Amino acid sequence: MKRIDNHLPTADLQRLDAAHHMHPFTNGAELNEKGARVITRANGVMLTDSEGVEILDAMAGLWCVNLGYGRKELADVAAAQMLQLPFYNTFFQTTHPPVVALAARIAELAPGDLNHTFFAGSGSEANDTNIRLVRQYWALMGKPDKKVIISRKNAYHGSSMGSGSLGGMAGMHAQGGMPIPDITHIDQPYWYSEGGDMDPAEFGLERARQLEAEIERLGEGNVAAFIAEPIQGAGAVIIPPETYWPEIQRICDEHEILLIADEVICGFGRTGNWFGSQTLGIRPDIMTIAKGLSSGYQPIGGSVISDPIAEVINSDEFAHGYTYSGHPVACAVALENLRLLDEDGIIDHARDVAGPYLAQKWAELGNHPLVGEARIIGMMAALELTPNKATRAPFKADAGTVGLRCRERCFANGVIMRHVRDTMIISPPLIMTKDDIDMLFERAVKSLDETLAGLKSDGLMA
Ligand code: PXG
Repeated sequence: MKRIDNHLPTADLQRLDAAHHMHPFTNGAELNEKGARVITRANGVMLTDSEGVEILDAMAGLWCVNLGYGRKELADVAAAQMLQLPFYNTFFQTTHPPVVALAARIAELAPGDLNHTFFAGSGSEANDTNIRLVRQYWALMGKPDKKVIISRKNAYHGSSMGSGSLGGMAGMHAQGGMPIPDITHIDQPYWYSEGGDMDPAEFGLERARQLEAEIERLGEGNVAAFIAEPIQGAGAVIIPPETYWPEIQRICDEHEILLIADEVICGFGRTGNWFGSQTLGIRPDIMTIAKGLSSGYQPIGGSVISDPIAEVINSDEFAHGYTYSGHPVACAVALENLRLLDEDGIIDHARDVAGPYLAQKWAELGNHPLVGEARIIGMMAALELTPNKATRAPFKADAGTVGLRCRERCFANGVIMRHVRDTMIISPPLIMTKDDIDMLFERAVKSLDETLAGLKSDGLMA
């Protein structure tokens, strides 16, 4: 394979990066001071930086490289498609083979009557589509007042005006005039942090029933939809109590509102099935997809829509679309990714081999003195760090201080874990072998030990 090794030295790349490149969700001044880490290549589950250091990527890029890095098949398909038809639009009564094949394959894989995909370039775009789509649906149904979309605090649905408003991230809403009107947020089913002395099952019901109370408060005639991630990802891999989703489903069934499952993280094998909705027994009317759809090899997302909703939307012109809706190269790569996930048995591997082994190792991490809870579902997991396992108390230091320290120890020890406040999270490639998981475990233990030692010596274990 041809390697691109003629890049500038690390210091030059960092200097130019600081001078000209603005990073997402980053304090630019702080980063530019120390310089970004430069990643130059990757294979399987390992990244390599510009200094030749190898790092185990327990975040699959950004929750997306489900297939792992370096699959030549995807590169070959992209090259062939670029030569044959690098771009054509799908706006003006045209289509092309890759978009047709991908839409048909998604219809086969998606549960129930979710048989129609409106493509976008990302998860954010797809959720923006969903906002307009559900409102247009109700307008065509003769109920134009049904506009409000109910979401949840600490949800993540993207970063554009619409999708960022659907999300419930307080830090995002503080900037740039979000949320836009007609979006409201109920509390999240985060038992570890907000459940107090309540039994998890009881807490799950209480949080689900907030949806019913919110529908009543707004008036059912004003509510279009409820949107939620089956498992909150960026929120900190929040696995709801078992009582939560059945109660949400009951409420959606009993009220005239649509249910949107945001599968951007949970889709394509992450929870051990093709979709998180299947793992959790959810019957959505619409699913948002992106990330694992192409394993991140190409930017692509979409809204997967049920037969009855598609029929209504198709009855008029839906005045919406993106230049790159159904981009041929992205569709061809996504289709090849879906073929490999299926034919290489990668989702079965995640469910039957990697998932259970990771769960066993993760439970062991739960015994570490710094860990208050170790939770896992499929191939996504979280460790809650605490100074007091019994009370689940937060640290006295500002939220995030300890998480950041732990992430830095992880980086130094050659493993990428992300921190959300003081919670460590992982979402590794689904192809992880038992040896990879052992390596992850060893590096995680070392990082937790070093974090604990540092906290003790700095008087922060409180
Ligand atoms: N929905 C969900 C559930 C997501 O996790 C999006 C929508 C938006 O997708 P795009 O493709 O527009 O980014 C996401 C994205 C993090 C992090 O730090 C998570 C995401 C994106 C960036 C950072 O955990 N999720």
